[in-house]
Amino acid sequence: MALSSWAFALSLTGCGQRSSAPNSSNGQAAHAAQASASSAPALVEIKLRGNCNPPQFDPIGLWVPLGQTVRWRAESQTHKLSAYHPDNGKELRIPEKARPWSVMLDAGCPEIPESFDYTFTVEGVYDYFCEMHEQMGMVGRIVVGEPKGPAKPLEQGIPKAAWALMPSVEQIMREKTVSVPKSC
Ligand SMILES: [Cu+2]
Repeated sequence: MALSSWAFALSLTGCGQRSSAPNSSNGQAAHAAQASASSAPALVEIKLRGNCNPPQFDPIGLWVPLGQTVRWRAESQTHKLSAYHPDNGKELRIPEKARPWSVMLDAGCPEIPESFDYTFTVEGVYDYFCEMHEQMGMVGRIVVGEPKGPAKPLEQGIPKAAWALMPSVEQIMREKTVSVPKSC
C-alpha cells in the first residue's frame, strides 16, 4: 500500500480517508440535471475506483462520438484526474487543439467535487491519468470519432505499470468500451 500517496492525498484535501462512500449527493443531482438539459447524447460515465488494486478507471478504454459528454465519478477515495498535456507537466497525448483538464475528485469529501464532466469537441485520441495513482497504473484512453493523432502511440511519458494496462486504439475501435478486471 502506497502510504505516501495517501498522506499526500490527505494533506491536500483535509478530508479523512474513507473506505467507502455513498453513490450520490444532492449537489450532484442538480449538476446532473443541468448537464442533461444542455447536451443531446446520453451521458457516458467512467468510475474512479480507489479501492481496487491497482486503482482504476472503469472503463479504462472508451470510444465516443464527437460532441459526447463524459462524466468521471469518484466511486472511492481521492483522485486527481488530468490529461496528458504540458500544462499538467506531461507529454502531449491529447489532440493539439483540445483543451486539457486537471481536477481533484473525491468520493465523500464535501469540499471536493465527486464528478467532472467534459464535452469532447475535437476528434482524436485522449490519454489521461490520475496524478495520485499513475505509478500504480491508473490511466485511461478515450477515442473521439476518428482516431487521428497527435496522441503518441508509444509509451513515451507513461509509467511501465500504467502502459501495460492501457488498451490499444485498435482494441477501443473494435470493442468501443474496454474494462479491466475488477480487482476490488
Ligand atoms: Cu486515483
